[in-house]
Amino acid sequence: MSYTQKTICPYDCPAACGIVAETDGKRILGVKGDAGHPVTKGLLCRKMQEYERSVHSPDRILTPMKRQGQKGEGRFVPITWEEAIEEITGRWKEILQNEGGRAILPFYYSGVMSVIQRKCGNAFFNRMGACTLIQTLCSSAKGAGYEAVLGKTGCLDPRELPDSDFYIIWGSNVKATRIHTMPVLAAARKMGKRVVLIEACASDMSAYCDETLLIRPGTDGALALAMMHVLEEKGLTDKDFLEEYGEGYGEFQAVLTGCTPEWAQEITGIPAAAITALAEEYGRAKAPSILLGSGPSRYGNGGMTVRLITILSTLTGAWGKPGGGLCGCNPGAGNFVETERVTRLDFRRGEERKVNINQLASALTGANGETPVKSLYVYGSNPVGSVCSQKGIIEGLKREDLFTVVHERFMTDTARYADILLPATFSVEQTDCYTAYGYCTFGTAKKIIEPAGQCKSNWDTFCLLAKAMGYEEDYFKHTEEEMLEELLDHPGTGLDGAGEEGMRVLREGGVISTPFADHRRFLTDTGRVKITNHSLPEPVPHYTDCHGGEYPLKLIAVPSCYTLNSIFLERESLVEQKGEAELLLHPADAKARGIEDGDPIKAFNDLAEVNFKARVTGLVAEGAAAAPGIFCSDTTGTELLVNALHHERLSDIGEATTLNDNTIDVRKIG
Ligand SMILES: Nc1nc2c(c(=O)[nH]1)N[C@H]1C(S)=C(S)[C@@H](COP(=O)(O)OP(=O)(O)OC[C@H]3O[C@@H](n4cnc5c(=O)[nH]c(N)nc54)[C@H](O)[C@@H]3O)O[C@H]1N2
Ligand SMILES: Nc1nc2c(c(=O)[nH]1)N[C@H]1C(S)=C(S)[C@@H](COP(=O)(O)OP(=O)(O)OC[C@H]3O[C@@H](n4cnc5c(=O)[nH]c(N)nc54)[C@H](O)[C@@H]3O)O[C@H]1N2
Ligand SMILES: [Mo]
Repeated sequence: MSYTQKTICPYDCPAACGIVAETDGKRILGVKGDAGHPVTKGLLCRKMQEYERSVHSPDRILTPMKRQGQKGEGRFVPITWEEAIEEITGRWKEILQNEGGRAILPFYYSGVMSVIQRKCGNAFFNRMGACTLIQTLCSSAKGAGYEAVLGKTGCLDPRELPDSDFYIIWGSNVKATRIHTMPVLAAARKMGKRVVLIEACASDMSAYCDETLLIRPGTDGALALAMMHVLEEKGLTDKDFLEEYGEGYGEFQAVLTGCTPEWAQEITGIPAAAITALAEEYGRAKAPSILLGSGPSRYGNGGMTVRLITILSTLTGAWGKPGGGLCGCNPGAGNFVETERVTRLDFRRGEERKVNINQLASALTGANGETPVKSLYVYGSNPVGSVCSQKGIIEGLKREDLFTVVHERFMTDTARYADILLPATFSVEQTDCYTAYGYCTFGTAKKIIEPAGQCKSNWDTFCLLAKAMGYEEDYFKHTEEEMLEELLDHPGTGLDGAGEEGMRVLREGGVISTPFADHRRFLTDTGRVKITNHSLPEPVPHYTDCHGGEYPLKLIAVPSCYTLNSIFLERESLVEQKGEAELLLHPADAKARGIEDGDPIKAFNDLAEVNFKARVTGLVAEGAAAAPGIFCSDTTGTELLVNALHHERLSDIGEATTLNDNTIDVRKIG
């Protein structure tokens, strides 16, 4: 007998899609989109449509394992959980005694985007006094740039976009990463509203927009400045709004004077006339919206770029008009739950060593002059595939004196280097709650089936580890179900409007929609828009350069429609459709190097050499080279992947990844 149960997609997308799973209580028989979900309304991406194939994949790791042979060889033998826990905690106790907590590095990122399973490791490692990982692998420069102007003000929920009358898609591959916005754009265009795309690589999105402007990577700040120059010159700014809500606009106006479209053409590669036309169209629209992706923020100047685009979104007074303003940052109207109940900062012991996630290679090799860590515990992340300086990470992971534990579902490029491998659960095998980071929704999802084999959730694994470490806190004696109840018993301000019915849905397992932010209430310390912000090293925004480098092509990473970072690589049909690791090159750049479409090529810089297949297309900016998706060394047949070409450098504010800010050259192989 089969029945259905609602659940939530656990992966790192803005929507946290609603799913209805069919089950016989032992296995997931199939899934479909939940038509009752307030945002996703039954639409599921192709990756999740056959989620059961991932859950029941024959490639899953089902038992704890111990390394045999060399690190990285990928040869393991099964052991029991008791043996695994004893070995891990025995090694840790020894390291803690000799070197202290600063020698143990927990490493977590985006494997499961829920509250409990994602954050429970913090409590354990706080209690241990281990290093703290600064988790800035994705969009922290975007967050910091936005906050520098608007503080905690919520941006547009994408459900507000139909009210907009002009759309700029700014560095977002909506087709891959925000599919629920695709129908909104299509409907808007049908009504005669225009959609303009500003992209460094428009190969996926150009066909869905009325106009595409290809921009030199890392130069969007100059475009935003020149657009504001035009708005100012043509009298298209909203003076009353700026008077009432703008802070420091006068100082900023002095910067704008020099930022002509001709000046910006030199920097961005976009013709001055096109910049002027875009600014005028934007300025004349009544409620224009900008949908901002994270791509433009992953640069040395990423925080400044986002500050400038955010300021642009306020200049015409569009904020506060239905559908007007900025979309793609934090739409939230307050925390839904008290996450500190999961992370337990109050457990923290000893001095804290902070390690930036983007500098894992240095933390493992000591390349930054600090003592390398002695143990690494990876859960919910695949840093060999997703973090920069891949060569350094691998060099570190090969260290004989490094004790590496990986809690994983599959034999990833990182898992191969484990000394001890622990089998992890899928979302349907655990209980949790989820905040959609791109929408005002919150949901809970209960366990549907028992974990496969001997797999354990992050929560259950940390409880076992805590017991063996002798940690007596009650926290580690609870179940994840009890943790969820505790969270729901203490709702945050974001759930103020949930009411009894909303809380009932959450206790049963389901998703609720919460009120959109009040866009005219600016949640900064002064209640105004910080056009100039004196708490920053650079108070008055202006154009700053990205890190760049000495090679002629700018390498950018773009999300793939067939995978999500390195997730879904277990699915043959998706991997087949994704094809080989490609590098997209502009025809002029290809021609100059004698490269034709489909040629095998080598990309290189001071860090590494990585093989790709060339794809020559006019939909990538001249001077840019775009690498879609993350692969694994099994399928590419080479150890080094695109992230071997990425430096460890951070963004201007937000301490974020600059994964789009590296230079390379390419040559034809053979
Ligand atoms: N199918 C699929 N879905 C995903 C993911 C995935 O890998 N695959 N990843 C998930 C994750 S982790 C995230 S963070 C989200 C959102 O992921 P984001 O990384 O925010 O992705 P997008 O915003 O869609 O795309 C970034 C876009 O920025 C462009 N870009 C790069 N540099 C520049 C620049 O200098 N200027 C401009 N104008 N554009 C630039 C790239 O070409 C790319 O199209 O998506 C999530 N959803
Ligand atoms: N070249 C390139 N690099 C990128 C990006 C890119 O687009 N291109 N995107 C960047 C971005 S935006 C991000 S957010 C990061 C993502 O970087 P990571 O967080 O490292 O993401 P993934 O590669 O998806 O690895 C997540 C792993 O968690 C595992 N996992 C899933 N659920 C669980 C669980 O419940 N418990 C445990 N223990 N494990 C689980 C999955 O099997 C998977 O192997 O990568 C960044 N790096
Ligand atoms: Mo991300």
